[in-house]
Amino acid sequence: MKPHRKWLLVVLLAWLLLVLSLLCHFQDLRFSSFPQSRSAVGSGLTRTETRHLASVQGGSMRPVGVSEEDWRTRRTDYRSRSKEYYRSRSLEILQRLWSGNMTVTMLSPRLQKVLKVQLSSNRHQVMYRGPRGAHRSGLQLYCELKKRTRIRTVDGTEEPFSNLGWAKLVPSRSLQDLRASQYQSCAVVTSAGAVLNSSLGREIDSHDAVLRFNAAPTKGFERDVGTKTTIRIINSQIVARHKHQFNSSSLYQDVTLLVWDPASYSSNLTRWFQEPDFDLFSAYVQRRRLRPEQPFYILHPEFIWSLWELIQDNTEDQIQPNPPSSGFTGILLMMSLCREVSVYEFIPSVRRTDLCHYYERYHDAACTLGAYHPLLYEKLLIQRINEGHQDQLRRKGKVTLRGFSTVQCGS
Ligand code: NCC
Repeated sequence: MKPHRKWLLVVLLAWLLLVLSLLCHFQDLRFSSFPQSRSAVGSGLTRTETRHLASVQGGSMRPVGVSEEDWRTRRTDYRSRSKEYYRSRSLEILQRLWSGNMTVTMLSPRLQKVLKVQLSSNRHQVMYRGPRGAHRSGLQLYCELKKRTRIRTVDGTEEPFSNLGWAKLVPSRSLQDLRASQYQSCAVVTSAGAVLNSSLGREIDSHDAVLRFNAAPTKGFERDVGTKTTIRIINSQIVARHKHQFNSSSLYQDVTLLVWDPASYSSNLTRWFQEPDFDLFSAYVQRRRLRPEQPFYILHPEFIWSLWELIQDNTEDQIQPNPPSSGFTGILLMMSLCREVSVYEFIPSVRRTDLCHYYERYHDAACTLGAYHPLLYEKLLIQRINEGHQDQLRRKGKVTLRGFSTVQCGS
């Protein structure tokens, strides 16, 4: 072979090898860029296993000896039976929530497992030795809640805040002073997906004050949630995570704001200040300086944990050792500030859905029944003091509660 032909052959071969390796590389990239679904991430399956599972679920694995038609009938039958099972299970859960008869064993195995993990990890070092499961009647429970709900915010009188001059930073009018305004009627609007298509907007707006949570919007949902917002309770994720745009979003302006963050049960304020769950303190200082006229408070960890103790004292089961949800905190706050409180979709109506929020396309039963927060127990407690009609609960998801100022208890 002539030398220049030999060289041509070598170059051709090298080029072929290069093309082949490039092809392999892109093929690999194509597979590794498959989005991994939440369930796959949670299940700990490898990507190949997930893909294999998808093909099996897709129906390509017809057992040997079963005709195509038979296989199709069996699958349709199975699907409709599981849909039916889900529907009847869902209805049973609803009825038990409405009658206050729901237990943890009714939760899905996944939620039961999460609860166990929360109990054993005890992230906030809860050391509770108080009573559990007191069987109080409606009025006794009202009196207990009234006696023990002491609204408390960070007021700059304790370390490390006193040293940092926070007494001058916090609003001069305390949140407790708001009680003097005593709203006649108040609405607490939870963010549950079940609020969608409720047409409750006008009814909600007819209250003197309306409480909403976190990033729950009214714009675009006026027919279902109304337009009025008086107070907004936010958790520390809202002020700390960039995606919520705390500084620029109109959701957090022209309203009274209350922020909370899960401190440890012992409520060591210095440790909390140094290591909050999400940094709420810098955003708080910044906002107070920028808008001193806006009433903005940080809920005191002792207040948060005292609410947790109220739930635990009145529940037989051991509840998740984590702070109550913003929803529960908001209900107790409004019972302190108002003569009557209407709560919407805390205990779900017939519209119950796994859609987490009315404003987001994300499905998870944990949003309604609890994983981190002791939501199930919060709901069972509120059910016990509901003074509204069953029909209102079922159709509207509406609970009616007395404000503490109207509760008469013996000395
Ligand atoms: O979901 P969240 O709450 O903002 O809802 C506000 C309150 O409404 C009640 N709720 C909500 C959904 C639902 N299906 N049923 C309900 O009863 C609850 O009482 C709830 O408190 C919170 O409590 O602060 C929470 O915040 C979210 C999240 O941080 C914020 O929405 C900001 O994105 C938490 N989710 C996560 O951290 C992923 C949620 O656990 C509790």
